[in-house]
Amino acid sequence: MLSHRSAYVTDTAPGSGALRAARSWLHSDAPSLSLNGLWRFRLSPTAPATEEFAAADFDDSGWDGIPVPSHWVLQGDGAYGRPIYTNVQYPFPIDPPYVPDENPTGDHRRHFDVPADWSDAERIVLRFDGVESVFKVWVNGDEIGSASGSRLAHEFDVTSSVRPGDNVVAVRVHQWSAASYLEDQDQWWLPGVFRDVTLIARPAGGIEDVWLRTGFENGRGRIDAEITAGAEAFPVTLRIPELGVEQVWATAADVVPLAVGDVEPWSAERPRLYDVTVSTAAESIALRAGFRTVEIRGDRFLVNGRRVVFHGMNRHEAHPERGRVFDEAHAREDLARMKRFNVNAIRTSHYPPHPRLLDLADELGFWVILECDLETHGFGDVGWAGNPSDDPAWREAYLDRIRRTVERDKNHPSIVIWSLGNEAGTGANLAAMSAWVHARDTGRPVHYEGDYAGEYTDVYSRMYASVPETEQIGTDGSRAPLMGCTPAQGARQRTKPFLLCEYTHAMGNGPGALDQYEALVHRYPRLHGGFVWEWRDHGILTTTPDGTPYYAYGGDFGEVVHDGNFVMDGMVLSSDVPTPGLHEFKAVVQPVRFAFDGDDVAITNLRHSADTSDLRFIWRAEHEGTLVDSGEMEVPVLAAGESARVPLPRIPVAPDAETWLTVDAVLAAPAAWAGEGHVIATAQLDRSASRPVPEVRRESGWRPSGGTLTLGIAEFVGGSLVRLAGRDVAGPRLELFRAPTDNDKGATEEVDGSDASVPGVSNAELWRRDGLDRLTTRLLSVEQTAGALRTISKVSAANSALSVIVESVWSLVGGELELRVEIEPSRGWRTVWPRIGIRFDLPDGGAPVDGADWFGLGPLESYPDSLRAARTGRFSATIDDLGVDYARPQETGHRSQVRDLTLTSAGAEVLRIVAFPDTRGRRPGFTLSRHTPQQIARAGHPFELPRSETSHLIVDAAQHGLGSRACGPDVWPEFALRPEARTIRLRISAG
Ligand code: IPT
Repeated sequence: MLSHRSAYVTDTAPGSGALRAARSWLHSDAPSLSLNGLWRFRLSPTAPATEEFAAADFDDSGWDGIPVPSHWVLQGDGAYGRPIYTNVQYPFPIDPPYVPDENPTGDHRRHFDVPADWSDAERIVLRFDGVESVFKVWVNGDEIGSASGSRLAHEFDVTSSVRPGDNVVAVRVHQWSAASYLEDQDQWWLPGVFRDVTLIARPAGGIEDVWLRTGFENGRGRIDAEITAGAEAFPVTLRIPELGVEQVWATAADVVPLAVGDVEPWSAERPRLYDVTVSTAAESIALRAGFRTVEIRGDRFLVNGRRVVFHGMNRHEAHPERGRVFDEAHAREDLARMKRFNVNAIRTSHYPPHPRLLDLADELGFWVILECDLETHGFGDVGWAGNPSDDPAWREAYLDRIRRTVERDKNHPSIVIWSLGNEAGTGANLAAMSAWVHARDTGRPVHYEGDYAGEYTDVYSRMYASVPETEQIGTDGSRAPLMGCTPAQGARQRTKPFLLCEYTHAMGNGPGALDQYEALVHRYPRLHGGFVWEWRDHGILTTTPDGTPYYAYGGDFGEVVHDGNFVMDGMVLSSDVPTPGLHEFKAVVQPVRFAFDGDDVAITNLRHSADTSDLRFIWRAEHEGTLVDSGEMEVPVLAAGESARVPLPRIPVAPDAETWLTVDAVLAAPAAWAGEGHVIATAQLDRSASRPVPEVRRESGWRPSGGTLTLGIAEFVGGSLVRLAGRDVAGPRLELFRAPTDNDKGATEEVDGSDASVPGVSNAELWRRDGLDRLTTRLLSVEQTAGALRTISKVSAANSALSVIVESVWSLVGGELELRVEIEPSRGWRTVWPRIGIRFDLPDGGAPVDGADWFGLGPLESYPDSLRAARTGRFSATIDDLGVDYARPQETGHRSQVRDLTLTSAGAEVLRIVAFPDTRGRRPGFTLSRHTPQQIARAGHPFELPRSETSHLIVDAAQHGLGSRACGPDVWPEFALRPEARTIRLRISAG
């Protein structure tokens, strides 16, 4: 039974007591005291009935210590509970606004000294930048107030309770509260005082708040300054030393727009900032102003009059050890990484980040959609019944959240759109939030994806729309109904700028088809790009009982209700390693494009407003991956949107090797986020002289044989290969299986023209149903001639009448071993196949095959719908570096379009394989791994993979695409692998 004292836990009101109105998070020279550090801590499994711990003289000497900021579930090695991961589901009964009695409650206490000279402060304020999920505060035993809104700042007036010298603050934090219903974002539930706590002295005659609304028109800057201060604070002076601006307001009534003359504008590409101070006799505030004007004109979203294309990421606050506790150095490095990968925009999914993140975004340059801390997604599972978004009892909580969001961050030039929240259905409270923003900030539009009909938002936004659907949104002529819209509403939505607030779900190996979305943006100006879901995996670094470290996901902490590895869907692994998907993104969105045409190349600058004066254009020529020449191209400086034709360098063409020209656009000077020479865009041109593929020599005179013989370096017993160049080998055997990717396991089914997707059957399930992971072989025949061996096998799975006939012909051609494998499926296969390949097993035998050197596409893995980051060249990698450590092991490591491949052992060449294209010019790919697809498919985490004593080489005639079906569209038909006849042809020699 909750005592009346804890009524605030289930009160829908957002706060009580001496809670102050929201204001900007400012850099002021007024004195302040960080209360971060070690606090005393006690965890109770339920909300304690009494508040005795808050007394000034309470004896907490028996309590533990806990760092602030932190999440208690990530402290104390499990002594304070464990994290819980859910996506949509609420981890407590849906019974708003109530929560279970089992409500972990953390009591925190610390002493602090108030300096003697604070006695002239007019007011003393205690600020919490983030506490999950509801908390109550006492100072020296006085009850101060309570607040909720986990990722929002709360300030309390504690003037009458603090005294010079020693003071004690007590904070009670409950994991669950009414507010938890509004914070159902797809992430870990992580209670605690997880952002800074600061005591602030507010001087008499100080500045309560300042808002510099900046604009940029016709080359000139403008500031509309809103200064909130008492009459005694004036005169207030605004200075921009670099621009020679000094403006004095004698009284509050004098606040007027200020023309600042010629300035350089702020953009995500050239994030030009000007230092500004706003001062009174008592206080000086330092700001960094960026001049830019945000505007919607018809269906265009413009900054400084130019259309913006978002190449964005959804960014959560996630750190493998700290959770949502901000680490500025880590965040800065993460943002610099985004810049290096051509990311130009961030949606702060799904709450305001630590306030410093916006300073970094201003400084490094990103278009930011700043989202409010709001999501009620779990109500979707009960048909949105009781959804707070449309219930007047929650109106004030919604308004409080958006006020705290906008007020805190309103000064940032990087923020170009406000977002009301995510996945909270629709309703009057959202409309009220939007109305409040419209009244408060006329300089930025309002976004909320759930407003399908466009009733109260300014941009049209969707998530995971397929490529055809996105195209229809861009097209006026299309009568296709828009999701959730009547025809009239659809027509209205088509008058607005469109963006994909989430698309291409980056879970595990993927996403595919990034380039198809990008192509649309350049065809239909209404489409303004989008934000990949999502930037990073949220893995939590932990260890197995035997001490092996790993990144945990849902279920790893014994949660009752959880959503597994759906929290591992980032472009960057938990370990900070960019995935191949991120490299693909970088290549797809590169801001400089190349179109080769004869002996020229047309170079286009696709940036928003920056010219190319920061770039150099470097070229190199390679013969079969070996550098033969290089230089720099003369390219005129291109203004944004401009293009120029430039002659290509003359390069030596090899008669008997592939000749490739590569052009890179690189940074001419170091940037804040990358060094000189950093590549921002690349293109390649095949300049090879044509060379015929050697004809297949058709043997004749086949006669049945026992199949025990030696052909060059190959030894066979009973028709089976047993040794190559003296090494034991098993196989090759037909391999049709790949360890399902998260997208292969996705089961959503697109339903055209209807409201969403319905559950379907995943490819992974179909592959298992057909037994692709458990194929068996029956040898039909073994024949030989003087210099050749031929076997024919039938491959099929238990309880299936479907089969594949595999004909393998081994022969010696000019003394060299050639293998030709013809793969022919029976009729009746109905699903796509993951791959059509042959697998060689190479036991270690004292010298494990542990590396590869190849000429083909690289350096990273690639798949048919994710080829843009791959380039043709010569690459090498160790067996471990060939694969990616996805949080849940799955297909990885495929290298496409291989021409030759050398397997190595401790650097020594073991086998050399030349792969010929088939008669249609299609080249095979390869995968070299310590595990079979079947072994990988059985592991839930990397540490579950068995110890291996064999390396496995798979040569694939083809692989299925990746798609994005873990949450979104399946593989596009063009890249789906249908069962079909294929040929693989290899020449194999000793290393
Ligand atoms: C969408 C959510 O907005 C996002 O937070 C995340 O959960 C993502 O899905 C999946 O990882 S909502 C979904 C119903 C499309």
